[in-house]
Amino acid sequence: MTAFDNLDLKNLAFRDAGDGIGVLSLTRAAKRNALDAQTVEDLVAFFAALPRSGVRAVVMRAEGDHFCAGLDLVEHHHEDRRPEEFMHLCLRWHEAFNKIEYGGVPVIGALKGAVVGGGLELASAFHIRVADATTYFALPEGQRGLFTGGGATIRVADLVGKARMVDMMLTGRVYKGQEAVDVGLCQYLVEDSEAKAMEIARAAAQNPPLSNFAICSAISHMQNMSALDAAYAESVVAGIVNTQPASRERLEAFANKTAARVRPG
Ligand code: 1HE
Repeated sequence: MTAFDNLDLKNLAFRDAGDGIGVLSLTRAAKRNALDAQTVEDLVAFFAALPRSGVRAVVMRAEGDHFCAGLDLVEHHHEDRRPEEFMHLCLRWHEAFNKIEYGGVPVIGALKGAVVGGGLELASAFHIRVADATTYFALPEGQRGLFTGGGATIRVADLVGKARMVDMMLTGRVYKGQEAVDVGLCQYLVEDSEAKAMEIARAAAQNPPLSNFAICSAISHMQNMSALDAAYAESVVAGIVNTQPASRERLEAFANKTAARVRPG
């Protein structure tokens, strides 16, 4: 029995991988994991429940060869939405992605194949992105006669900078491989993105949950503040985190020379 059993997820599947690690999968591989309205509701429900679930880190992966093809274009076409309907849909995307970014639990993306449009908006809400040789990133909204609506103007611009994002959207430019790492779209490029994401999640889960909460919540909040307010908020967060019992044990271990030292790999 997990905290997610009663959520009735339709397009997501959760697996408890042990040691506090959860694996969340996108399961619409036949549609290249395109984000229909139901999947967005599943994401909202899952990430609303995550912070109090006891899960210490999440690996988010996908069934099939592609991580996520973005907005479900066929549903959008068939629904023939009015402007305010699509605005409200976008607000649900923001609800889901803000819960990921600000939720305080590390979410590691195991990426492959297409990570495009709204798929890149989803991935950019993760705390760490791991790519493999098949992974490619793009914002094809311009070519589809669309615009981003799931936070790319904030998160993708933050990752790659405004000029690169504008180029991606105007020209459909695709980034992959080392170049994707170099421009900031992902932090790791490996043979097996799922294995590496699991390794990262297991390492992160060793940190005290309160430290991870600050890392995976406070940094994002502070980016939204003035430098003056961020410095104030940082001192308040550090006051709480840096005096927690779990940090006292670790400091004692350092003082006793039993804790690992920081060395280059
Ligand atoms: C889809 C979608 C989708 C596939 N919505 N159904 N995103 C895009 O512009 C990317 C659109 N997708 C593609 O370019 C390709 O599908 C892929 C490169 C991702 C994969 O290609 P491929 O050859 O493996 O698959 P396929 O044959 O194109 O598609 C297989 C099925 O997935 C097919 O359905 P079927 O019922 O005919 O079998 C496709 O219709 C379906 N499928 N992608 C719906 N995106 C908040 S605003 C965000 C704005 C955006 O995200 S714009 C970017 C949209």
